[in-house]
Amino acid sequence: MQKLAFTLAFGLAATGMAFAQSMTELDADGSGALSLAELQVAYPSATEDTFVTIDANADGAVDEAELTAAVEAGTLITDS
Ligand SMILES: [Ca+2]
Repeated sequence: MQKLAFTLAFGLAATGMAFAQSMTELDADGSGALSLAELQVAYPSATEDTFVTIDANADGAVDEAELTAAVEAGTLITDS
């Protein structure tokens, strides 16, 4: 049981690290949020409809909180 808890905690930590890196890498113009084009680099299947759904505050950009929520909700799926 203890081993399972450790494995889960380690897995979550690793996912978080990879995610933080990808947000910075995807933000090509350094705006701190992602445009649809930037989002499609990581999620090629994302459409304008997907983008509007993810952009919870409708400011035309997907920030880190919105991206995290979309990934957790399963809205964004990597093709690879
Ligand atoms: Ca937004």
